[in-house]
Amino acid sequence: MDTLPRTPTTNAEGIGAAVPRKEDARFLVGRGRFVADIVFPGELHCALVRSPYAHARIKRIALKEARGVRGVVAVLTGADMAKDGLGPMRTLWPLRLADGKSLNEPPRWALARGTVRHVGEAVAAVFAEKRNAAADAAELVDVDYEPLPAVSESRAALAAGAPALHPEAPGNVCFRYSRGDPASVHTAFARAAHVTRIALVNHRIAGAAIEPRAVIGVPEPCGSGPELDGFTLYSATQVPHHVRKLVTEQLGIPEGAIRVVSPDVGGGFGYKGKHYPEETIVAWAARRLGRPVKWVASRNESFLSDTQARDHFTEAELALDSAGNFIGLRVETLANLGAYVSTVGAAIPSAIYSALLAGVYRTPAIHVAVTGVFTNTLPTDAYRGAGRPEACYVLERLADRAARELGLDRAEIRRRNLIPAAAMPYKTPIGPTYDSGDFPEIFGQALIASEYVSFAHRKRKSEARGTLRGIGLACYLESSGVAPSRLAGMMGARTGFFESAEIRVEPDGGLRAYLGTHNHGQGHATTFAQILSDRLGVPLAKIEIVEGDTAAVPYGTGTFGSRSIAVGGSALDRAAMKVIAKGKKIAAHLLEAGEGDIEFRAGRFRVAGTDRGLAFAEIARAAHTAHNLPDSLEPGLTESAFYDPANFAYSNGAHVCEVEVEAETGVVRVVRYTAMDDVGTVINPIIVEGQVHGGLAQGIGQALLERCVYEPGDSQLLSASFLDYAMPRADDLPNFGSGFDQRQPCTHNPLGAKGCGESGTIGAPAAVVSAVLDALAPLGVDDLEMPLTPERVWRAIQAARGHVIHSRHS
Ligand code: MCN
Repeated sequence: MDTLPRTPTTNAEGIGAAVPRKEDARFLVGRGRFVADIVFPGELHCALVRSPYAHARIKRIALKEARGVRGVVAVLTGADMAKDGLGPMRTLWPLRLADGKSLNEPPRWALARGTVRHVGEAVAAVFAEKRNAAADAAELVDVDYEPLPAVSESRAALAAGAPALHPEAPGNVCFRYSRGDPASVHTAFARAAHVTRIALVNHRIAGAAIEPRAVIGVPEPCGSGPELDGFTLYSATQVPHHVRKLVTEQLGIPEGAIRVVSPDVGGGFGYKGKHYPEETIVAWAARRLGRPVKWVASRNESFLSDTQARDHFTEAELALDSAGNFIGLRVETLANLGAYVSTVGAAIPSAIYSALLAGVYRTPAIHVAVTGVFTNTLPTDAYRGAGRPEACYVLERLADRAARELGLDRAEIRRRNLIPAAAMPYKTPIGPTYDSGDFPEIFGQALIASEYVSFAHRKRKSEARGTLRGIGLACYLESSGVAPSRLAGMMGARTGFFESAEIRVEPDGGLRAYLGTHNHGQGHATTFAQILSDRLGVPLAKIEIVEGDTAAVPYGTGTFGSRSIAVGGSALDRAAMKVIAKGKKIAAHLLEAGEGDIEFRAGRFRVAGTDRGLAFAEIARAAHTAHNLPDSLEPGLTESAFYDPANFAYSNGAHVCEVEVEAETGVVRVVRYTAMDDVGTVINPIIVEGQVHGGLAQGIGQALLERCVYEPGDSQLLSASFLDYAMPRADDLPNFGSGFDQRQPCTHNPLGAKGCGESGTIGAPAAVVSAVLDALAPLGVDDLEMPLTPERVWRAIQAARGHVIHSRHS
């Protein structure tokens, strides 16, 4: 399927232009520079000793043998960290609960002190001249553990008599969060003509980027403060400034005393947007040992130490009137946080998830209660979508089930309940106000593009071949561009959500722009350059974008929540306006005209109504020679801007998925997939399509294949390699049909852009499950839990046919 018509741009490289990505040539010839590629003379290699137990008391750690290995320089433990006075790792978003208090945050130490609470928790660190020597010595660290009972599932962790993880969190409860008006929900249910109920598991998944995490600490002076023993920390992170803040907090040194550099990063997917124990360990050791220290995760170690995601158990009920209108929604979710509160791990299933439970629907009364639960599993935190796929899944599964129960077409029940464009700006009963969007229009486009009306014909053809066929629908809403900082403060975040950009105009009119966002695959080098090319008329070849260095950019919040375009892009736009404003002053002076008479268009400052003008490069040169500037102006042409968005940018869309299911094997094949998205103004259609397609692959991966599995008895992670954790491959995916509609730009940012980085991941799980359940409906299967592996689907079919299957696995 072709994409929808693209908005023409006046600048062949500007906003809306389908230019190929600038950065790809460098990567294709192997000239990327990832953390593991960076080598410092005299560097030490760090290997970590990780707990094989999910819950155990550390009785003794014997280090002698490990210290005796040739090339080993030091073996350190949590006791050494305690002696050096290091603080605990702290969450960046401790929430603000109804009683005004924050969540229960038990201490989490970068190296365990006394007790381990998940498999893979770091217990000791070995530093050696060679990587192999460090790994060998780590094997020789002898830890005497006293195993304790463990629990991996949230319902089990809340049950009476469950193993207790932390004295600071009675009952294993981290927080109880609620939102919405229970009284109006109660009234809605009391007058409902029909109530649809559902219980869902949104299972746990892993990030699994191509590049495993890696950190290097280099003791070297940095900054100009009194802290001359500062250092540089290279980390494969999406959030250099957050890492700087959190690491310096633990070390008890000034925030500016360290520089954090995040060079090329081979995929982040949200889980690299966290602060990890290894960053603290490496930073501390590099200072303590006075040498560069490097840690690079193996794949197995990634599975054992990266944050995981989702892991919700939800019970929800939807009240409907006799016409099929949604009149009330009640949602209760248990969110499995793992063993500790990760950087934003508590905010994702509470503040972020709950805010989207109106979705694209006009439900007037909503109440949600979320309990954050500690278990003996890896901490959970953001992964592409982060709270929004979970919300979408609840709403779309409810919509499908309500349609079936009421005998309505699944498209029809959605049509009746979608918020109309005329209602914008639309204040939801759960908090957010949507500024723009035409949800019925996008949904209609998706139905047309997917040939929804002729599905029955395709179904008959599949059936003639002996194959089941189903079609699934999902409408989604995404709160991209997390904002504004004031709201984040009210919701208990220890950070703001603004962004900064600085533009340095070179004397020849070339540009270097410095942003606090981070690029780990999303094409910022191209799209941010397109914004500048559009605004300042400078060719892309003369524009360089710099991100990922706390010493270079004015300040930064980093990249997550599809915020880079809506927030970073807007900061860049503002800085460009300041460049133009100063350029106009210089041009007016040189052209002997009034400043108000100067206009700037297509890279030229002109006296309005005349052909007298100066090119952008000529103004840049004049600013840098300073031979003839107005007395009131400083030389140079460098401008910066901080941008704090007024609201989230509400991307939205509709997905339609078609599957074929083999009843005899349970194999599901996604045969058609249509995604229609409103991401506001599109900066680069090629990049947006790529983002949507990548997100779809991840969403379909969750729906069909991926799952972190813990052994129920002892909380061992059974899926700690790609042999056991199934990632989607090209032949698991169809040729996607994707399109976007730019007629509803974001109303409160200067670009009109809404984020697109997560949209595919948000709608896909719901659309795929909807399609498979549709295919299996004639067999009497009306519920399935993700991932829809052949075994699960086959078992469901057997059960529906009345066949009894005996096995402990599912
Ligand atoms: N864009 C555009 N027009 C729009 C919206 C976005 O041209 N209307 C462009 C942007 O300029 C940017 C890209 O699309 O080049 C994504 O922009 P945005 O939606 O702002 O998302 P971010 O850049 O903030 O990226 C983060 C988002 C998230 S949260 C995850 S997780 C994610 C993702 O995007 N991880 C990714 N996409 C990824 N893509 C790759 N290759 N690797 C990851 O780790």
